Amino acid sequence: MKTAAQSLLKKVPAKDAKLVMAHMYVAFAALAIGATMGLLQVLERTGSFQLPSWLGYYQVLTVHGVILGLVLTTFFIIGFMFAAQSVTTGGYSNKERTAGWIGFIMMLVGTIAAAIMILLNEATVLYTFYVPLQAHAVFYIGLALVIAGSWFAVWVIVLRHFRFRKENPGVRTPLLSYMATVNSLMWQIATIGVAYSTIVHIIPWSLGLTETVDVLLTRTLFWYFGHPLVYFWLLPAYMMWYAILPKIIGGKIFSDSLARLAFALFLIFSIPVGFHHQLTEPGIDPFWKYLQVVLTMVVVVPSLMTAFTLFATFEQRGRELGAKGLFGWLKKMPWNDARFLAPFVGMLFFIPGGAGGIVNTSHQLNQVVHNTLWVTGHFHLTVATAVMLTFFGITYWLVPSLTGRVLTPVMNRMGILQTILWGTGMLIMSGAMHWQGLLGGPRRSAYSEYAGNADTLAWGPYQIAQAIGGSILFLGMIVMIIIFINLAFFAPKGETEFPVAEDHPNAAPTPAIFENWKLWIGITAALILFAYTIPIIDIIQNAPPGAKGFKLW
Ligand code: HAS
Repeated sequence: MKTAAQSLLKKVPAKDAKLVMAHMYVAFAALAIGATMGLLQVLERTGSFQLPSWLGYYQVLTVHGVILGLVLTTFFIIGFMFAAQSVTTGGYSNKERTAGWIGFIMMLVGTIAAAIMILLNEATVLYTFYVPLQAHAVFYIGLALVIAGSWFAVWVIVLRHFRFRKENPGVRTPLLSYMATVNSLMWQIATIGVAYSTIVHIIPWSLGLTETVDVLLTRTLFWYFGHPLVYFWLLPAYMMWYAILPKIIGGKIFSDSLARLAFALFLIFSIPVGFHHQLTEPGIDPFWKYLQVVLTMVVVVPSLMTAFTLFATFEQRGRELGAKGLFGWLKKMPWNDARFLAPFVGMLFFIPGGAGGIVNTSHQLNQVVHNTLWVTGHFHLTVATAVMLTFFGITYWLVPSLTGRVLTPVMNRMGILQTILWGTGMLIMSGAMHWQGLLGGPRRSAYSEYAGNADTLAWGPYQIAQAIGGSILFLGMIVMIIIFINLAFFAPKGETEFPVAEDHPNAAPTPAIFENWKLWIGITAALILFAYTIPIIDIIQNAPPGAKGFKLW
């Protein structure tokens, strides 16, 4: 029988839990496939390992990028946001949940369609699917289905948030629901670019209905989506750092207002910055590139606010436990708890990851690093470590709380081992990538392509280091999959709470302005129009003759 304390534990309602778990199964299957492809890549690049003749390097790279960058992330994030909102708002209605399932099925069908095309070597176009590389139309249709399916999910989240407001007038909305709503709105606004480009330009071209395609326009629309995409990955990790981690260390939320402000700033500034991925591209006036570089520097601010909040949260908790001095809290943290260690190591990695991002965006410095392995190193620190280790940390309590099981001490130790393997592997692999990038090592290149090149010898040691790091990461993936399977199917039955932190008693009330969505969406729209209207008109007007036949529909 449940004790009174157990029945008060915060849990996701059973029907919502099923929906969340469905997303998790796909996410972890994607992790297993994607990380195996990663291992093949680092091995191929040493020059001592050859891929079988039926498997191309760029095919492997496409699976790796699509399945980890687009599939794993989207499924995990939507599942996690559903769980976080469901637990804090009281769950979804039948209609909302059905819409969630429709979205899930669309995304799954789209993923399978795209995956089949990649496996058939009909869609070796990498995760950015830049034209004029052309894939089979089914690949693009699959991606379009994934995006359309995700719209169902994000609208469930937005509408659930508004239903909470309507049903609880005068009550502050739950922080996790607010954060999930910001991320959903950002996703909705950002994906319009890539959906339009795919459906209106690329699919007709891949079907042979149009002869040409506008390279610069489609790339620009991709990056209009591509940078908010990286924040779509980051914000769920921030949801955990702001609103869940304090509970895991026994503390309180440092400031609800500061957390909401950081998220509102992400909504406003995440989108009009895509040109920082196109700084070396001709056809875009330098003024607009400069403007978007400045806006990128602005979007660094909410991350600095997050770093400040995290230090404050740790210090506050440390002092409660008797810590002294600036870093005394380090001695008071629950280092032997995998639910804490994994996201904390993720944060540590985010410090050099974020600094690298600032280097990337610093216009002239971008000339040094663009299209080199440095960039690959950068995103393995950010998305593949800061974000992924946080997702792993979430898994340790989310999955057992959904499946009615518990994390045993043995699995907790496996989680600690996982974190150490992931951290060590990434340190070696990403460190070597950054270094080789500074020496000019190109990004996205197979050994077979530059074998014999004078640089091959100089790069050898770095490639070997990457292979060592990548192999350790592969072991880390295996350990993570074992933990996931255990928590989903085999761990002992029991009650696990979904940890949600509470406000600090001294926290000031949260200003109502954060719920003024017209204001935030209005500023977002104005900034996007300002940063993109003239350059896009320029791109269309000055398109090369073949692409001149541009029509809106
Ligand atoms: Fe980036 C390229 C600029 C953040 C992902 N980025 C990429 C690509 C990916 C990616 C995937 O401007 C490759 C795209 C492609 O395929 O071509 N990035 C930035 C900037 C930031 C940034 C300015 N990126 C991210 C995040 C990502 C991500 C986050 C994924 C999740 N990035 C660029 C640029 C390029 C780029 C250029 C294009 C390069 C090129 O030429 O192609 C910023 O948002 C970073 C701000 C972050 C911080 C760090 C805050 C630190 C915190 C942790 C605190 C730690 C604690 C623990 C409390 C300022 C919050 C302390 C404990 C102790 C004991 C000390």
